Amino acid sequence: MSPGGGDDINLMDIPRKDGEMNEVEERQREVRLFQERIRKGDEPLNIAFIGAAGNGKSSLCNSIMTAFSGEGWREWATVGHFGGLGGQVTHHLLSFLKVEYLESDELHGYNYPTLVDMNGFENSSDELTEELLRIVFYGRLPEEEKLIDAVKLAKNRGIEGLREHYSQNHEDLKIDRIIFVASAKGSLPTHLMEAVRNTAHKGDRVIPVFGVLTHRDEVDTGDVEYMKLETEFRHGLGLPENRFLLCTTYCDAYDKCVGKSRLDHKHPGLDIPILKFMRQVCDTASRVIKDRTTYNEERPTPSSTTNPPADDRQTTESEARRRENLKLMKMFLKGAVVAVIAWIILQMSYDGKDFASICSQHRSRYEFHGHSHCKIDDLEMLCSEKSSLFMWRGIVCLLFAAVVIALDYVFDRYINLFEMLHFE
Ligand SMILES: Nc1nc2c(ncn2[C@@H]2O[C@H](COP(=O)(O)OP(=O)(O)OP(=O)(O)O)[C@@H](O)[C@H]2O)c(=O)[nH]1
Ligand SMILES: [Mg+2]
Repeated sequence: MSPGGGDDINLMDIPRKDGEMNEVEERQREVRLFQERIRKGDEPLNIAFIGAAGNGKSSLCNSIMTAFSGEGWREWATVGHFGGLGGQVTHHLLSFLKVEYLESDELHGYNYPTLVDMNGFENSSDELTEELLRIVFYGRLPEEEKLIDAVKLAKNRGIEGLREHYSQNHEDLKIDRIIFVASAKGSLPTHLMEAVRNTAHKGDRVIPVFGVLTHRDEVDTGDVEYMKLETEFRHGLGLPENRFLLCTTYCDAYDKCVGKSRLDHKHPGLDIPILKFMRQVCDTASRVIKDRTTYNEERPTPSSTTNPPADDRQTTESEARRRENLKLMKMFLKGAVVAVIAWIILQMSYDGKDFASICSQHRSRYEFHGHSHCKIDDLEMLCSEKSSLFMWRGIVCLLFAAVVIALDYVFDRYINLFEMLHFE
């Protein structure tokens, strides 16, 4: 058996004209063409699969790895629809290196890509979604970290806080290609598409975007509704023919349709279009522009579609400043209230007792000198003792207020650290 080919046939001897090859032979020819394209020895490409929940990202990843390995289907990426951010079971990023999905040692010598299956993006094109995408595309989200942690961090510390946090991470899996996955059946996540296009194209580093529509088995390609959806998908992501694929993935529905389970049978008919498409995706002729730009260096630049105009941006910035000032004011007010309460408590609990003790001290001193009443200078002494007591109480209350404000600030600033450490 030839590596990745599935059967022992001399691939280059196979006639190339359509119709003259059966599916197994055609698949083998595609495998060989793919291997010629990816070459040996280079760095493997990191390909991110982005799309709305349940649109077939994991199924597509598994189908690609099945087509590459030639050993039959396996569930490397867990398939199943877990819903959006709110109800999803996991939002982890999962990466699959060639050593994990290729069994033959001979294939390891080729530059097969690393696939990055990403869950958890909602159909939104707001600033937060774009920043989360940038974090993923710059390889700053560690595999063990949930996307929801980044969302929480942004809620507590704002987008700048999010950038600051992730700019400290290492660049683990910087993305070289993006494959946007949507279902040919149903509606398109147009906002997420817009966010991906903006994030991939704006700023210095430009990443090539590809698009796949899954569920081919469930649509009629001649149907007007489908044609409309395909046009919208390709237009939305700016996809020419070579960067677009409509396919069926390895799934239960296809097994039922052909009457053969993927657990026992290979489906070369599914592999062929996937291999052809992946040859385009992994073509090193299409490169990332300004690839060496890092997450810290890049700052999003305005795009024509989603970025607000200059006036709006100023409004957003002044709104953020206003909120920050309000937060600080609240902290100081809280500190002031605490100081007043502390003062009242000190007055109530010690004042009478202190006066009684001072007076009794003075009375014994007056009696010793044979006086029955306090002299003026004694009263002054009494007053000065009272005022020093007054001053110390004031200092104690102010210190108390300062500690409350400082604690408030520290918790506000570092609460996410606790969340990250799962002290929720
Ligand atoms: N009929 C058909 N069903 C498919 C196809 N691709 C995926 N599915 C089904 O769609 C459902 C969701 O697929 P997943 O691959 O888990 O989708 P996902 O995008 O990874 O979902 P999340 O991880 O929740 O974001 C599964 O039940 C798949 O069997 C396809 O081409 N045709
Ligand atoms: Mg998935």
